Amino acid sequence: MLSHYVVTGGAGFIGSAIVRGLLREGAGTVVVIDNLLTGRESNLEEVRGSIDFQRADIRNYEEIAPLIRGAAVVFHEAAIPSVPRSIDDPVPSHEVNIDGTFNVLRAAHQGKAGRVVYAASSSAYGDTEVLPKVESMTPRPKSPYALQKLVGEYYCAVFSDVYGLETVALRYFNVYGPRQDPSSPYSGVLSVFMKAILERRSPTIFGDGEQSRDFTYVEDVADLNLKAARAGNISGQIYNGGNGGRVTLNQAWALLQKMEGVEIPAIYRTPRAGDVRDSQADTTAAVGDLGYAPRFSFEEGLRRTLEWYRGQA
Ligand code: UD2
Repeated sequence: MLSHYVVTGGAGFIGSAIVRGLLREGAGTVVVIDNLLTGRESNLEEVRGSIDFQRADIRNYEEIAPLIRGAAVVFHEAAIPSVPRSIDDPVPSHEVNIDGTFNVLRAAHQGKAGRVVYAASSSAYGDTEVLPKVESMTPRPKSPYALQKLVGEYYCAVFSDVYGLETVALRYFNVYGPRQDPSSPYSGVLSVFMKAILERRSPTIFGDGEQSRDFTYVEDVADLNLKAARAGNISGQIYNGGNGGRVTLNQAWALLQKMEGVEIPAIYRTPRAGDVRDSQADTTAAVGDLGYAPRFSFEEGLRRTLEWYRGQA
């Protein structure tokens, strides 16, 4: 295969947005690697005829190495996300997020791939004294998931330094949008809120709801990936992939109630272990080095997302 693109986790919520972005840009061959643990083939429905879907598991080096060999760019999105999931069930998330990432990097190096763009996480920062969070801050992971994602970043930097493999890590800040699966107890909070508001049910908020997140629309993150695949002189670097704003859970739920014209009080429970209190990205580096330009305000992203979930109901 000549100069194809690989998206690990390409049947997932973020991976499938990258696949669609690549095809929109006219990318030749796009190979999707996904074990369908949390990914869904339905996320790739419209593009099924234009991609090479490979059901394979990044925990298995032999399975993925031939698919990655000679790739122009590997977008490494396959992961077991969720802070609480990594606490409740740490072995699979460790194996996928650390060993799987190592396998992808090793396959990319051995197979002479052009670049790996890695899905890192804002959770690496933990609680910082200062907001917004800048890449130069010392990471303070608070959960197995945060640590695993940080190890992946370090592996990217080491593969760049030691083997000369081009890598770049993008620290995603709470990505949301169409196709995010709301059905698991580990689902992202906005997908859970969407489902609750459309079913006219109270959501559960862990803690006082005053924790804040820099919610980032999935299309902006996909666009950031495409830019990171093209930019020069960035190997081994880390970039924040956020929107730059900060919204509390109480504000997000209030906005959804307003959009729907309903009043449904949330139910408050004890805070979750490993939770970060506040999160907000400084996007200066990504804007400057990669030409990142997030387009979706929180209101606009939320509106589009809500319409998508309504269409699914
Ligand atoms: C972390 C990362 C994020 C991404 C994600 C992947 C931070 C700041 N962010 O997201 O970048 O890597 O992990 O999983 O570390 N919550 C409720 N009710 C619910 C569900 C969640 O109140 O039904 C709360 C939860 O306790 C937390 C907030 O909502 O305070 C966001 O939770 P989440 O699971 O959507 O994402 P988070 O911040 O752990």
